[in-house]
Amino acid sequence: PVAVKLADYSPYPFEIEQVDLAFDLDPDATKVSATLKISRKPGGGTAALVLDGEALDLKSIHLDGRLLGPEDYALTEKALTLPDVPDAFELKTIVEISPAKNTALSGLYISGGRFCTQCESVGFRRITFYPDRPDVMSRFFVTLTADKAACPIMLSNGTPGDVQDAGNGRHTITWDDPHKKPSYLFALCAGDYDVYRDTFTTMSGREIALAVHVDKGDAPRAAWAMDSLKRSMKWDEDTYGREYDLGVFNIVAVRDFNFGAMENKGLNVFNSAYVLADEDSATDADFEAIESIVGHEYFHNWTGNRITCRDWFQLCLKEGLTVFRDQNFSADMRSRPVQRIKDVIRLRGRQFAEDAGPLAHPVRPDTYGSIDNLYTATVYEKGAEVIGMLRRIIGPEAYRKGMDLYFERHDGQAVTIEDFYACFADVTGRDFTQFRRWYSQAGTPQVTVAESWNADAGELTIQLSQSTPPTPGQKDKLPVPIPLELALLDGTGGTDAWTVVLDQPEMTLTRKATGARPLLSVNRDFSAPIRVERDLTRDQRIALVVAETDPFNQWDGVQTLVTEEILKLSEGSQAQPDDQLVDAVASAVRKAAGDPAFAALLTRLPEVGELFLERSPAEPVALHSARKRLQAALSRALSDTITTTLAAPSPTPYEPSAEQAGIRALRAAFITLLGASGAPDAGDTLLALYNAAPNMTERLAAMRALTALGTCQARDTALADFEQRWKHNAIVMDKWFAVQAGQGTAATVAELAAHPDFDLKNPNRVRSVAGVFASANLAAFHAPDGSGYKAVEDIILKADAANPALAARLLTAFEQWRRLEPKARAAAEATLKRLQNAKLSENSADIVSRALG
Ligand code: HT7
Ligand code: ZN
Repeated sequence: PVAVKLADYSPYPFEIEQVDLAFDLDPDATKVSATLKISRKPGGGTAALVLDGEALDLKSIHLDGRLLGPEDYALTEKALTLPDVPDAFELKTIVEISPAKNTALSGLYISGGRFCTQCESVGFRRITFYPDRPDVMSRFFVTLTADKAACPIMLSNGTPGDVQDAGNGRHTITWDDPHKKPSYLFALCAGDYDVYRDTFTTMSGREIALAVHVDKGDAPRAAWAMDSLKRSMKWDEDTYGREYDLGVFNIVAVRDFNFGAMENKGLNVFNSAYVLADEDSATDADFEAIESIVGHEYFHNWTGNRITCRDWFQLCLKEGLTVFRDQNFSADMRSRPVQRIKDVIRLRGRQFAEDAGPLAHPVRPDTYGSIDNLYTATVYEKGAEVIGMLRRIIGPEAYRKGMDLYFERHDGQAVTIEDFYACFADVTGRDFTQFRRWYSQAGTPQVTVAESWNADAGELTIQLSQSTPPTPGQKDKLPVPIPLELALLDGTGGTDAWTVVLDQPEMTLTRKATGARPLLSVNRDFSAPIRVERDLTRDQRIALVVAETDPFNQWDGVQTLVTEEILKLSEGSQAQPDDQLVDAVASAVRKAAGDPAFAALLTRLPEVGELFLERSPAEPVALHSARKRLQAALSRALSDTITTTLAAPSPTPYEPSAEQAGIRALRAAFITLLGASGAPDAGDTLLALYNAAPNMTERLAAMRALTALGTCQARDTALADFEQRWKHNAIVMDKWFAVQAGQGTAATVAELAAHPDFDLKNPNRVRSVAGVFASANLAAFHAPDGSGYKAVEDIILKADAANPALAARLLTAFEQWRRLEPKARAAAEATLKRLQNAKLSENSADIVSRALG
């Protein structure tokens, strides 16, 4: 694809004052009439009118009522150009599109027999001719006409008018969205749904009609999404002073969706996996994900919709900020330290890996090849961390003032990161020029910490230095301002905490301490998205974990210890874990029993993907085996605790509360460890746990642990039972596919792909097989004989023809190939080269060419 550059931005020369869209909905041939009121911007010169449009069958164009002929315009595969237009005019186009044939799931398509749209980033141009860019904001009126029986419900953005008869068994409705919006926030959904309804009264006393639209029979499973929505609305009022701004808010659950959800104005469209949950079918992780994604999309109403992005380079302006908001919402709903740990696990697992490979890019890239590939962990997760650092540096009050100013100053506009930071500069008087390097510089900064103790002066000297490794296209890096939360710990709970901003390449600090030499705690609460390098012995690290008073660092200290141990074990295939280390971890787990969610996280061992980043060349098979040995040792060390915990009943009656979820998280973690113990009766014990599990969290943990045992009767029994019970529920069956792909081999993937319920057109199903295998089963994916790559390549090639965005995302699994041991590396390179020569979509070709670098 041709690279698009931030530096080439120029404003659109026309204003689109109003858009009237009329859809005559039909799965095979939908007629779309678009009437645009257009005026040339003052100083807009004599520019031609260029409208984006792709895969549209143009029927007619009228300008101020005059039918245009081919001599009046130029039509290409990507655009409609009218070279000569007046300063103010009305343009009416009529096109025909085929939703049933749309397998890319961008634009108007059919899922589960119902109409739905996905327009971010560039789907609107697959619906009608339009300047499909976020800085063109307009007022939309949308008329939908459809078959009464097939589409009793017809939804779009804004507020509905009355439904009217349209003859021939059809009916019609007009939606009016009073808020100007860019085309990517347009949506329509039409079909036969069950609806879960409720209301919310805003802080100014307005009653909002809320509705969640789901497949027939699924309404009871929408209760948690609705509850999450109401809590999100209240949280945004309490935390940011933001009130909802329409009389209705609709959510629609869709089976086939490329992403988690979409924040269309007043009409959020969701992947059904992030709407539907109940006690029987959902895990606590599912409930948690629904809460977070419902919150995320709702929070976009202000950060993204009322104020949007000038261009797609500014994506982090809405996404990083909104992830930061949803993370804080979840932290307020649940446990803040546990939420922080989970956020960091996600960041390290996905973003640190991205930053360390050929796909590394800044939070605000300055060039891109394919726009769908811009929706990355760096833009989302690192983008959120940067907002978190801003808040830490200026403090919560100044942060809130800056946000208030941002909402006041830019409401109704499409803006840039510079506009956002100007608000914070204005409220604090600070200069954010250096801080904005976080947006322009890729790579994870590394901070090295050294310390020396002067006993006579009772003073600790701390030397800090920072460096950021080179990344593609960015060899030399400048220092970034790193807010570091530090503390001196006296070992008895005494904590002297403070924050420094490391904004130089090097910095030396001194801190007085009373009494004996204190222990130094660094980057508490993960105050910055960095890697910390400290030359400490294992005993010093254990002492630090014991003395630590910051929950994040307690957990992280254990992670560092177990990481080092696994890396050491991976050097010899028979090496056994150190007893002292295993006891230290086991005792930390036991000590945390009062906070089971936290204790569960302490049992977690880093995934092979994280361990990978610590080694070059990396040997996934050896790392996986070492990880298993440590897990087995930890299981044995905790065996009494595991037995006692699992002998106690699971909480009843079931509630998706954070408190109960914490208890179940520890039970599930212990089920996992039990499976890793190597005990000869593990299969029978796990099958009994599987059969007796009173909820999906524990049932799934038992099935996963059984699957990890490899081929055995108990595993087969559980898998067959699960399939039998859930074969009619696609969301639950995704778990069945994922559990096997996450533990099996390339042959398992081929088998799953041949299963009658494997559906290449359903992104959730494809991800649950190929995505899980390639991202969570690295020993098998990176098998030295290349079998893992071949299994995924076969799926990618087929998926790419139908859905390029889906295939491109799967391809990112190859991003670490250069790090691999020679055999896997050669097999990965050969696969990428084969893919490069295959006729891939632009999205996929973009990833392959960047991966090969
Ligand atoms: N803003 C939404 C992005 C999105 C998307 C992007 C590309 C292709 C399909 C998509 N569906 C949704 C999701 C969000 O961050 O809220
Ligand atoms: Zn978002």
